[in-house]
Amino acid sequence: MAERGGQRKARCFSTPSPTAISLLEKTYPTDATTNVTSAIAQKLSRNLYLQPAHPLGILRALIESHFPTFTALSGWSPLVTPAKNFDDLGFPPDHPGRALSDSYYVNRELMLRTHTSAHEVEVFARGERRWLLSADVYRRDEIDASHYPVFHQMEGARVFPASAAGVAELEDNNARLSAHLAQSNIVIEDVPHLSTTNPAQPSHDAHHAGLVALNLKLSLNSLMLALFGGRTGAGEEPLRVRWIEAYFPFTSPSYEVEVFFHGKWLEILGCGVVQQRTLDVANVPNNVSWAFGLGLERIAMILFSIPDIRLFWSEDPRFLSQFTPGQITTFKPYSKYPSCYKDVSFWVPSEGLHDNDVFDLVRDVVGDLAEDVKLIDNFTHPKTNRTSRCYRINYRSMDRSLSNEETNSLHVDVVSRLKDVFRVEIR
Ligand code: FA5
Ligand code: MG
Repeated sequence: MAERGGQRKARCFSTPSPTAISLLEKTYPTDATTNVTSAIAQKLSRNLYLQPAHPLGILRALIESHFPTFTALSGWSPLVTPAKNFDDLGFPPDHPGRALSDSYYVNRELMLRTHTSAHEVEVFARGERRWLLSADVYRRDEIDASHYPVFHQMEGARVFPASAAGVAELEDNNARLSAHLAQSNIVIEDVPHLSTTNPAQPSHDAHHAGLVALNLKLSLNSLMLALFGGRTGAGEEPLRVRWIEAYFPFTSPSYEVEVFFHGKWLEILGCGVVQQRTLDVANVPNNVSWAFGLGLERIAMILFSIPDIRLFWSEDPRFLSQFTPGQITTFKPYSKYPSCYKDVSFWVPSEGLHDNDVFDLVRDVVGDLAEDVKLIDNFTHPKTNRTSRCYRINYRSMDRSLSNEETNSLHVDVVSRLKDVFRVEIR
């Protein structure tokens, strides 16, 4: 998970019942940390990535077929302990991803996974040595065309014995992958496998760690070629892939991969050499592994030309009927309906209010009828020291025209919930 900063203060609101919350047909006790909204609760059973004719399902299957010797795992519950999501992976106690403002908590003991890495330990512990795991992940975030509080990731890993046999396997596989890539039209901007800022782990031999990092890079470059080769919108231009040094608490060295697409660099995935701690916790010592985590929406939006991340959740046949299992096709947008902007201004209560709390409340009240929500004004009165904020909500349906009465009534509901839940004073 990337570091996501911003305001730290977090609040909770509107659990479906004060003492219990129902998720995936089970009931859980709530506490002061509970912040899963009903809009989010409804997403848990959708499993978009498992539908064979949905762009996310098509992409998942395509990546799985690129790694035919890997075990493909899916259908794992999104409810995990904070230990699995964070502690087992070496996240420090004060990491911002843990904050109530950034992650969804069922209660103190249970949360919605924020990344598929939450399952690394379990999968390694099963003895899987080549695996892919796809799942829905949840993060509290802003509202716009490329951010949605639920998205999908695929985690992949390959384990090698920490022995001469492991080195031979790496050398052999690296030679084969290099030969394949040498024949293709791909330009790779690389970084050194290891550096002082992106080092091998103390328990790793640097030569061995370098071979694992190279295998990771070759495996992912070949995936990028399979997915994007010939589809970058640049005609006969070669595919451009850029490797960047990165930091994750659970890998070292670590990298991010970007692809140049329609004139822009786009971050596709994070990856690295798995921290030995993870393999030790999973009880598979004497092995080394690489792992990656990629965002399925990011890639699907490019490959299928899907302009708005909300479309993935559409149940409109005009969307769903356009896709065929096993095929990447270009989405033909149906007409865009008019948008309607409405502002709400209020005095922030003295205990503060996080942007993400406002965004989640809007989602909870109006669902996907809010295309985006922006903070357009924020000032603190010099005398009273009170803070006033103005948010602009863009109401637009992807499927139909909203009437004036309907938008007005949605907005009235948002304003009244803001007052009830956060005790804001409307201006
Ligand atoms: C992670 O989630 C790490 N678990 C990845 C990883 C796995 C690193 C294994 C090392 C080893 P990050 O937060 O950067 O990292 O997300 C990974 C990818 O998920 C991103 O590159 C992007 O493609 C996608 N992603 C992240 N945030 C969003 C978002 N808000 N909307 C859509 N896709 C996103
Ligand atoms: Mg990232």
